[in-house]
Amino acid sequence: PTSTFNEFAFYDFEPETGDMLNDVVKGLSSLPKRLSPKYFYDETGSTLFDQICTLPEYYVTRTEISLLRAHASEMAESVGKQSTLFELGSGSSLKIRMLLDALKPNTYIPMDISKQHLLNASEKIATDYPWLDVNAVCVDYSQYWDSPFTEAENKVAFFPGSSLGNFEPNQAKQLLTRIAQLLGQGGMLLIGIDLRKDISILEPAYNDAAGVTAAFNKNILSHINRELSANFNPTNFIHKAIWNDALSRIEMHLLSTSAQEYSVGEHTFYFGEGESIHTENSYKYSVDGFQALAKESGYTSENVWVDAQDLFSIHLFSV
Ligand code: AVI
Repeated sequence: PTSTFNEFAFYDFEPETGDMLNDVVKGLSSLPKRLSPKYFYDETGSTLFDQICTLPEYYVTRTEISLLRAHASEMAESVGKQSTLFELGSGSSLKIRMLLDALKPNTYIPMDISKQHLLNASEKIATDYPWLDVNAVCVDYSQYWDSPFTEAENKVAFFPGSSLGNFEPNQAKQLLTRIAQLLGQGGMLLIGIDLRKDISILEPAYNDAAGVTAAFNKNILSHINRELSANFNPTNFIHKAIWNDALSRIEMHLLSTSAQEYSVGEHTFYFGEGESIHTENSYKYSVDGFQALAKESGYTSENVWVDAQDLFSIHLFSV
């Protein structure tokens, strides 16, 4: 641990100093241009994402929260006696508090790429739950997976928010497989997955009237400016979100408003008028489709909870 406070420990695997430059240069050299959605989440991006979660159009968060509220004790019963709770991509959310109250684990291990956000959120949890050991891990869980906690017993992972939907299905499978390895035989996974639904609900959820999602999308350029000495003018790009039915995903793009050119470190990139940078996919699954993907990744379905409007699902799997 790099710092300790009561039962609080912080492990920093320094995900920010990773290969962001290579990654960004590679993405902007591809055709079509793309950037990884993990670069949304600097401090500003994480704060904007928290705002997205409260938007009237973004049904995802409030639906997952009401499912947790309605079924937390049943979920805890189905999970059984698991004492170490991992959370992948922990935000500053209410969700984990509902689970902590219901599951009462001994140890909570939040994992997140955004350092200050993780530190603030997990310190608050440590203060509010004096009976809980908190081991926060700052990590890019899509890349690095040597957990210092593999030895822990009775593990359960919580992967909320349909964040798995931001991975390509084959990457999602790989990540699920890694999580299964971490959990080990008898481990449990509680995972929130957004469902396929009508375009009239999906598109506004990613293109809200207040423009928060647009700001979130454009912030990826500000993050790159700061981290990699680039000179993007985010106001010269337009936010676009479209539903791709064939691939069952929402796509987010940044469209160049004119022919323009920007540098990232030593590299120069040219953008044609209307040219897109593809910044995110958010895959939506059917309940059966997701259970099939999880089965291929080594899981057995134990239970699933869906709201009355079929918007969102929370699945419980065992390894
Ligand atoms: C984090 N993730 C599940 C969000 C989503 O819905 O795909 C990210 C997001 N992008 C735009 N709005 C929200």
